[in-house]
Amino acid sequence: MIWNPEYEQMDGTELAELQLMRLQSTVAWVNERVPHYREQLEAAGVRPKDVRTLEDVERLPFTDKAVLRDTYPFGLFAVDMDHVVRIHSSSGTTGKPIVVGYTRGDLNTWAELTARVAAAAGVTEKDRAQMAFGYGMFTGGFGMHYGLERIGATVIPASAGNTERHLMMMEDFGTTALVSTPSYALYMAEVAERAGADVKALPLQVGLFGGEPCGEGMRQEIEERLGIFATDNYGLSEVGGPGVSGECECRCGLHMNEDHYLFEVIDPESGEPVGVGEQGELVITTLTKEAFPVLRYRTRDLTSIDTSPCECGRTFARMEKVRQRTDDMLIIRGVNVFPSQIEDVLLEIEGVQPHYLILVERKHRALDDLEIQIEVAEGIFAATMADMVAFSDQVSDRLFSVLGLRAKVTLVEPGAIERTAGKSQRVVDRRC
Ligand code: DLL
Repeated sequence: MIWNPEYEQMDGTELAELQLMRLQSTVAWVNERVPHYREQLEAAGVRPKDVRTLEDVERLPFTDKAVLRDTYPFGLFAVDMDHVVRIHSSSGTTGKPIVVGYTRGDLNTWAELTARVAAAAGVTEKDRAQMAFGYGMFTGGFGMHYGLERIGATVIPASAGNTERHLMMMEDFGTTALVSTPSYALYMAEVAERAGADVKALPLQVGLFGGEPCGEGMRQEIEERLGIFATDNYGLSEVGGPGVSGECECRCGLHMNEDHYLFEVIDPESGEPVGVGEQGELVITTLTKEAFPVLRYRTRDLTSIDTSPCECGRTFARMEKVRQRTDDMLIIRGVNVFPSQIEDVLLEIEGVQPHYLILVERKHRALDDLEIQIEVAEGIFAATMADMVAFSDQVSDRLFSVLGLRAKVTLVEPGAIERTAGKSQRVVDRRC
């Protein structure tokens, strides 16, 4: 179902007009209310009235994470705290987090956007949606919650963690939609299998997964083990949280909510726009945010944009699934490696489970060691030592042929790699 056809099926010219109008008001709004943006605009020699076309967005200054940190906690807020009805913060693991604020109007828009994402995944008022994102400073829980409620789905606000309880609720309440990170969904399948429960026999039908990358191999695994249709949705706290984009049932990219955000893809090195359809860093400008508008936020997420028509009838362009970030590239012995490349190789090998850990160390000066710990099926783990060595050699050879880099492959027992209820941590870089 298309939640809001008036916007989601908007004609391109009308959309561009709306975007321009909203961009102009956003620039005027931040110029008037946020000292940081006023200084930046002045330094770039741009006055709000200079924004005459959508292309003029390229004249505006970029905003990056450092600015958001430096202005902690409320330095970039564009309204008085009296008008801020909610704050959230990013899931950063080190230092101060990034704090974002919402007015009542922002919360209303946010629910609209997550309702679109959930509806695009196939959720309706008939669904019982079980929330496995945390309700807290993370934007995932509350963000998706209000969109699902707006659709009229029955929301089960179970929150993150306590997997056994999740499974019990799933069975007792007849849950039809699961909202979580893809890695947590996989973990749920595992816990159920261990307990001898048949999740596939449950009414669960659809998964709304987001918050972290989910490659096709991982998606397939989740679908097979949970017996569901898995969709991907994307967002980030800095521009509001979930609701930025989401897959429709065609699953050929994530429809971007272009009436509320302006998207650009740039070359991360030069900052210049890349060609249509080419991959680069996603840059987002909020078009309707009141409390926390952001100009040209550099997401560090790598994607490309597809403007070709989609069979679902939505006219919003689609972004390719995010698999990599500019800052998750590892340089090992001079070779550039993305964790997603390693995952793709691993998941193609029969017997390898979708749980792995990438460890990078520097034991000898300037010589990095790459170790990949992988969980393997029981049968392989219980095999003879010679068979296990042959298996890890085979994995190492496959990795070498794709990465051009020799990795030490360590087979570990099923369940040995730590699971989380949130975003999985797959890389441990001990060089830093
Ligand atoms: O993860 C917001 C969110 C919550 C989106 C729930 C979807 C569902 P942050 O914690 O600020 O916000 O993390 C944002 O997570 O820049 C991406 O690198 C990554 N990310 C989020 N969704 C996806 C996705 C939320 N579907 C950062 N695929 C982003 C790949 C994703 N990466």
